[in-house]
Order: sequence, then structure tokens, then C-alpha cells
Amino acid sequence: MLLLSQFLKQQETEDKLVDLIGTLMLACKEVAIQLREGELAGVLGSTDNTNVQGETQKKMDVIANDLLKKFLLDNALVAGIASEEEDHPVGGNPNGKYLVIFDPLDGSSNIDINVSVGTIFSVLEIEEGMDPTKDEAYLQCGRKQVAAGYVLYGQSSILSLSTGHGVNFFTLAHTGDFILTRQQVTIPKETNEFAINMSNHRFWEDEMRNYIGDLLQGEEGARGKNFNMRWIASMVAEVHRVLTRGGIFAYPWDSRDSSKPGKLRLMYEGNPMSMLIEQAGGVSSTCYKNILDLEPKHIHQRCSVALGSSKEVETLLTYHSESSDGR
Ligand code: P6P
Repeated sequence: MLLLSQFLKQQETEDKLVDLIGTLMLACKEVAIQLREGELAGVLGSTDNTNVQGETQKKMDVIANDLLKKFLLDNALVAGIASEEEDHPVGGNPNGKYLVIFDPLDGSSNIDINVSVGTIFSVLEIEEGMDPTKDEAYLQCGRKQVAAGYVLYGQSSILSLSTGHGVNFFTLAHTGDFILTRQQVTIPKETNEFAINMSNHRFWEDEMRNYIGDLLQGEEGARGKNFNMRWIASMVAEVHRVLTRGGIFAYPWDSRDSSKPGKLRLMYEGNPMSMLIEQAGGVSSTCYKNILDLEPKHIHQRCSVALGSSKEVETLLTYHSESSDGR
């Protein structure tokens, strides 16, 4: 059995990054404990507040966000953090090396029905002369991430992590250690499983409607095979399924207003998940451009997402011509 820190050192991961990932996991372990207690700890339900996204904050959104902030800003390696639950970045050690961007509890609308949620994180290095209390320091292209991952709080708590050398899974043991349980995760190139919120069908571009329409026609249609649909409304759980057995997950933009590209956020959902997907041999696109190649404009920027099994995403892309508005 290999502990997370032992595995990272075996991979010759920089000591400072091993330290930072260890701090992230201390926070996630606390989140896992709170979630496991649930009603007994009085952590379910909503607060009276809404976040910068205009979404009602769940109690656990705030608890998870505060835990991650506390643990990370106590680590001298952290120059600053940005969060889905924070309007603006929060500065840490002025001499710190890393910026951590996170969605503290993705899928939190599922908390009250006891369905899986997760913490998503993206790690960047602060560039010379940048101010970690300002958005600009964080607005780096996804390919500059030095690490990305999530902790899925399900039947078991599983860390899915990439430091640029593939994707590995670690399961949280009763001892409090994350133990290596799956090495060099690879996404099957083909799939018969798709995940999309069909209630948004009327908002999609024709290209997406045509693609999904062909999936729904099954073996009598253009694709010549039957497809199954899943929708958990928790991106972490969807991505974990794709990494584990393949599939395609899509949250396309609303074609009525190209200024509002979809629901998912680039910096703490699109970029970290795209690093994992590409590192595991999959493809992650806006339907017109690789998500990791996008130049971020602001911290809470949204992006359209279509990710998963390489051959299936590539088939989706054949339904889309070149974007006219730089999407
Ligand atoms: P909808 C959760 O709020 C989230 O950001 C993702 O985790 C999830 O995939 C998506 O939104 C679900 O959106 O519109 O189906 O509720």
C-alpha cells in the first residue's frame, strides 16, 4: 500500500508541491468528516446568502470554503486563493509560490438528498511581480496548471489527481491516509454513455441538438448503436464516471446569448477537469476549442464543456464548424 505522499515522492514530485497537496487533503478530510455526520452535525440545508454566481449558498458550501481557506492560507507556500464562493481572490504569504483555485463543494444542490458532491482544485504558480489579491495573477491558461484534481465524497472519498504525469486515484482510509488505489487511469476511447441535462434542449445550438438527436436514435440511427444516458447534476461524479469507465459529459452554452457561455466555470471546473481528462487520454473542448487553451478573462468566467472518451468527443466536434465568435 502506497500513501499519497510516498507515491508523489516516488514520482519525483517537487517537495513543495507534495507539501501543498498534503495541505489540500487535510482540508478535504475535514470536509469528508462533516459530510459523513450530515444531519447529525447540523450541516445540511441552505444559508440565507447567495454567492457571486447568484446561487443560494448551502451551509456546507460555506463550511468547505472556510476549511480550504484556513488550511491553505496557513501554508507559507500559498501566495493566494480564489474560490467559487469568494467574490475576489484572497492573498496569503507574499513570498508564497502557489495559487490555488477551487470549487469547495461542487454539486452542493445534491447534499440534502445524500448524493455525491466533491471539492475541485487547480494549482498554478504565481508569476513574478503579480499581486495575489488581484484577479490578474490567476488568469493563466489551463495548460499552466502544475496540478489539478478533485476529492469525490461518495460511498468512499476518492482523490483523483494529476501533477502532469497521468491521473491516479487515492482512497481515504479510516486511518485518515489517502492510499493509492488506481494508477495511470486511462479513459476508454469509445463509449455508449452520455451525460447532459436534456431539459436545456431548447437552448442548445442546432449542432448539439443534431448530435444528441443521433445518439437518441440508437442503432436505427446514424450512429448504428444504442446509447445510455446519465445525469447526476454533480460534475465531480460525472467526471469520475468518465475517468472510470468512459463516456461523454456535456454542458453546452445557451445559444440565445453567446455572452453567457454555459453554466460551468472555467477556472475551478473547466480547467482542472480538463487537465485530468487530457492526462487520462480523453478530450475536453468547448465544442470549438480545447478548454485548456482558453485565455481566461475573469475569475468566475463560464465556459461550454464537452469532455470524455476521445473518439466520442471527436465525433461531437464533427457536428460543429469553426466558431465565428472565438468560442
Ligand atoms: P444543472 C453543480 O451545480 C454544477 O455546477 C455541476 O456540478 C453540475 O454538472 C451542473 O452544475 C448541474 O447543472 O443545470 O443540471 O443543475
